[in-house]
Amino acid sequence: MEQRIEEVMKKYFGRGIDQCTDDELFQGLLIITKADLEGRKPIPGDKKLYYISAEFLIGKLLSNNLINMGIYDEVRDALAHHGRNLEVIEQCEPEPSLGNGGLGRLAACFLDSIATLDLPGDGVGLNYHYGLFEQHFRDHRQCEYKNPWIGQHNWLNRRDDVRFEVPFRKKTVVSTMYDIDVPGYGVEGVNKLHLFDLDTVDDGLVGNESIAFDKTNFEKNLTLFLYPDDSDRDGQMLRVYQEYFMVSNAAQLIIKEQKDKGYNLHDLDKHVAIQINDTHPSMVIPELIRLLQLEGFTMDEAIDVVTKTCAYTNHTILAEALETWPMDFMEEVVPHLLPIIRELDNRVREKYEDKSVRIIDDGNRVHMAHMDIHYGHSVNGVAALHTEILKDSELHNFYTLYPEKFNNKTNGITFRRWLLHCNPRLSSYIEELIGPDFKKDADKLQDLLKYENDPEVLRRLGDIKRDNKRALADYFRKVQGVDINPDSIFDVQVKRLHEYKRQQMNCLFAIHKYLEIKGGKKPETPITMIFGAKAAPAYVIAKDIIHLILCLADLTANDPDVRDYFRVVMAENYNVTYAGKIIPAAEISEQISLASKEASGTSNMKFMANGAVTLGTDDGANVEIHDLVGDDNIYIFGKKSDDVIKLYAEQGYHANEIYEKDAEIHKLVDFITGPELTAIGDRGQLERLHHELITKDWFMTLLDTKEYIETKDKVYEDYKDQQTWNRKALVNIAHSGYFSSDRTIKQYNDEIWHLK
Ligand code: 26Q
Repeated sequence: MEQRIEEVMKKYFGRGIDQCTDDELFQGLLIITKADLEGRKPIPGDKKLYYISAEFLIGKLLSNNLINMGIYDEVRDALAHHGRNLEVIEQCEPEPSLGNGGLGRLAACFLDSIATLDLPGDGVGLNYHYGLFEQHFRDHRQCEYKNPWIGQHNWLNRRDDVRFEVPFRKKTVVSTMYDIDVPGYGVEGVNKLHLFDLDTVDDGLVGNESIAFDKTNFEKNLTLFLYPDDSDRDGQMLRVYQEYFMVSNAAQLIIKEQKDKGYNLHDLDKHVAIQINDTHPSMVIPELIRLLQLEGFTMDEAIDVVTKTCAYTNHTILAEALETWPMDFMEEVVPHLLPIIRELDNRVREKYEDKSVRIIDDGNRVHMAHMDIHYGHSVNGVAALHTEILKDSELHNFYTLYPEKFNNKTNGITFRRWLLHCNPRLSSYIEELIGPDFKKDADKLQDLLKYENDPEVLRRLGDIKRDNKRALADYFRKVQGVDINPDSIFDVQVKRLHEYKRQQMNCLFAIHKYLEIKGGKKPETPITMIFGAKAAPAYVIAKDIIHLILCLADLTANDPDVRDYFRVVMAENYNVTYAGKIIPAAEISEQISLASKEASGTSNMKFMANGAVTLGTDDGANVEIHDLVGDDNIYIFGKKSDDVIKLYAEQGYHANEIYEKDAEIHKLVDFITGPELTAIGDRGQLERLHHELITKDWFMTLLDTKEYIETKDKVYEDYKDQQTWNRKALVNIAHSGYFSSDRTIKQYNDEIWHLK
């Protein structure tokens, strides 16, 4: 390996390993890895999965590819021989941020697991040139910049042999396909991630200072950004363009590959499984029906085979995320789909009286999820509780029509990235204790339980956590110039900024702690509250919450009475790479969504695998974590999902009543607009947030605040007994194997796809 790297460096850069820059070494390793992957055959099989998704939050790929190809140690040692550090080199890779958060990262973990299980399955999506924005903090606010990730050397392979004509009303365009190879862990073949693009897209449409651009010319802007701000009509229209472009390419690729393999399209469901990741790819249903009709199918035949091929995953019950598109939008973009969608809707109307299950509603809007449920053979939620809520309330009327279609697939994460790669200290220690089998089979982590009462093991776990905390503290200093105390408790909430995730409740706790310390009650162990979150550029309240967090960070950093005991910090531009540094260092995993609103959560699983203890509500996959680790190894608080659902139904929640009746909460909320914070931040923004919290508070922050504060104080108290705490960490790690995405994918395959 050493010789090979040396040769490539000389050939491309004219210098050997010793003389090349880290960036050049990255490029060289990319060239080597890509060449090896290109020589690999596709994972074989009679039936192939197409996982269609608007997001694939793959993150940096170099190290994960090396791990999966089984050459990570070899490459690391070869470089070390020349005094070079792979961990430093991998930082030179630009980060592809082709996703917002959970849903996109899930798709990336799934690709890893599909390949690792040696199943033939490709991802299909879009090649966003700038992906999700890059976040900077200025004046205690989020600013958005473009994130160009496609440099001269990158993971994409342009496929000039595969181009499709995609018809829009205004014009038919011709697509270009780019492939990224997806190797499995210890598997010979590769799958592909196909990312479609348009050669006419003009990167120059976006300036350097903001992410604004002309939204009207789809040929020039189609794949510039992931979810351009859709707060206006042009933005929404662009989303419809993106979605149709994605699915038309997917459908054409599927048909082409079936023909190439000599299969009869009437047997589509025998050779193809399509997973529709949320409703963003739902138009693949009418598009496939349209294309099959062009192949000579009758409508009945096309509908029948498409229904047997397609399956739909639901990721949310939030009303604003359930896509519905006005018919006139679709008329303007893809008029040729309208007759098909009308026909699909007519068939529903003929069969069922119930208005609520129609595809086209009285307001002439198309309900994408409804189309998926009627014309797909499987509907799954992403955690047990979430699936029950779908069946009992959100999609109850569909459940009564098609009980056999509904099933649960609790989410998972790939342990290659979220344990082996991001936490080498912990993985090597686990290997020392229980051998290497857990790397291929995460269930084996349960063998750790035999060390539950071994003080030496518990001490070592604590030492590893401390080392990871030091590494994170160094990183914070290096990238943000922020000092954090590695001997403080690391209490972490990292996830997209959304009111339902209730970062604002965590802020109220921070205010409580601040005031307590100001009042003379100093914590025995210092505390660092770490946040990381991006807010959608048009989501006003989310941005106000970031403003509040950054003001609290400023306040706690600069108050001499407080700063040695308690600090709030916020990671700038939280992304997959940052997650890989923060999660191994975390001790408390904040999972505090309003019960019923977080479909699953996946960071909760990553934290657990890295030995953090969950402080959470009875929501999403927290429920399953609780079942696995038991009461002693998790902290659950707050109202249950049934209560919350009832409160919504009865309109029984009134934030102002709690605010008026509870003096303590009143004081915490008022602090937001008090002199300390308005001296630092923007009064208008803080007042808007204050007003929102006491008048609307749609996600019921104040409902659980009191219990949250009590529970969290108890967590800090328990932390003092380090041996007991480390035992909780061990039990969490030992039970985390259930949340391997290998398990999830095995269930998808056994119960939905039937690939092998
Ligand atoms: C919809 C319409 C218009 C514009 C944007 C959207 C949109 C974009 C992204 C709607 C939803 C998303 C992303 C949703 C998401 O990430 N959901 C998360 O999925 C995870 C994986 O299943 C779960 O673990 C999380 O609980 C869920 O919030």
